[in-house]
Amino acid sequence: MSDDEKRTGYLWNTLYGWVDTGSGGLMPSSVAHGLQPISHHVAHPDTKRRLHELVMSSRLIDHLVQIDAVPATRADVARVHDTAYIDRIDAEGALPKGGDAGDGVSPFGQGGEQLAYLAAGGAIEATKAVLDGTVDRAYALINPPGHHAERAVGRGFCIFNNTAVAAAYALDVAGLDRVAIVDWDVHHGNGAQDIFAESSQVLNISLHQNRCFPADSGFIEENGFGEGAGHSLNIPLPPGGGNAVYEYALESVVIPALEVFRPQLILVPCGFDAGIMDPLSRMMVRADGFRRMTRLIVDAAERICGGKVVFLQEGGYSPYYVPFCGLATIEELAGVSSGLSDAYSPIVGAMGGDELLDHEREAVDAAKVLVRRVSSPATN
Ligand code: 9RB
Ligand code: ZN
Repeated sequence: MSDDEKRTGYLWNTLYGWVDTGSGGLMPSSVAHGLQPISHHVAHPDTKRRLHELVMSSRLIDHLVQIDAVPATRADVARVHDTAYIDRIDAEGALPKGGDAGDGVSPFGQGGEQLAYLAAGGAIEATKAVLDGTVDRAYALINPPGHHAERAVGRGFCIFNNTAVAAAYALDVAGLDRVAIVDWDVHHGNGAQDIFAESSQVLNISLHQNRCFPADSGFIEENGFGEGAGHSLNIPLPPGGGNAVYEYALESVVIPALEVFRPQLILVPCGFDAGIMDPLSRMMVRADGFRRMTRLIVDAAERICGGKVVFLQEGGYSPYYVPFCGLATIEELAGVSSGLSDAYSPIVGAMGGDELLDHEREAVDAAKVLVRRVSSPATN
């Protein structure tokens, strides 16, 4: 182990590759609407499985500590979701053709609820391993994703909010007082915002493409309620931004907010759908951008919370590019190199997004005001 190398947990389960997203592409297939069935839904699990296979084939896995997923219990999930919602998901999972998390574009197959419990449980196991010191950091390559799932309804391919389940475990079971969530998936982290809106113990920060999904949330003005006032931070970014705007946002808003809040654990709902080849967004982050973002968060975690950080897989829909973005992220987390670099850099490297444009700087500067509203509960 070199000096930079950290004990890094890694979690994947074969069943995460069995998530059944149905025969639609993003909308359900429909003869009347001209929507032809397709073998690969935009969120088909093969994209995530390809990241796992690159972790294996590159031998990066030799530097990682594998953590086993176990299903979350109903009580684990009930810390953040209404029991009526859990009952509905359980009931629909028992139907011959499964059900939908809530918005009509988030189908799951028969037994799909078991995969959702396994994803939430994977988030808990990775968090547990970091908190008990088994590993320094962890990457949980879990599926289905979770960050759009609200207390009473799932949406955006998400059934249970895996990150929120892990945060609630850290607070209620492991006894932590302060957990920060830094959601860099290109879509708004509306789920944790809904679940922890009134909590002063969770600082929920979401960086996302403005009005990408959900189109009606993720604005700077949404800032938390009651005891949670000031503890929901949204940094909406204009389309077209790449490495530069994400780095600027982390350095000028996210990390200063973390320094004030002083979390004991940082959870990173980590999508690669801000990637330059993603079909569901219009941002331009390259693999080296995700590597740099990882470095910034890990360095902040080292300064603030003894390096305790857990990355939890969310979106990312380019089967071509997600594996390279994920490999760069996990390499940087572990402080090792697999010897493989971004195979697409000859194509995507020259496409821009690495200079900070004026309107991008202005969008981030507008969110700086949020840092002043953060407080650390311990200092109240
Ligand atoms: C449409 C709807 C979606 C749903 C999910 C995503 C991405 C999620 C993700 C994007 C668009 C609804 C087309 C609802 O990656 N999160 O990280 N669109 N959903 N209604 N309709 C008509
Ligand atoms: Zn996303």
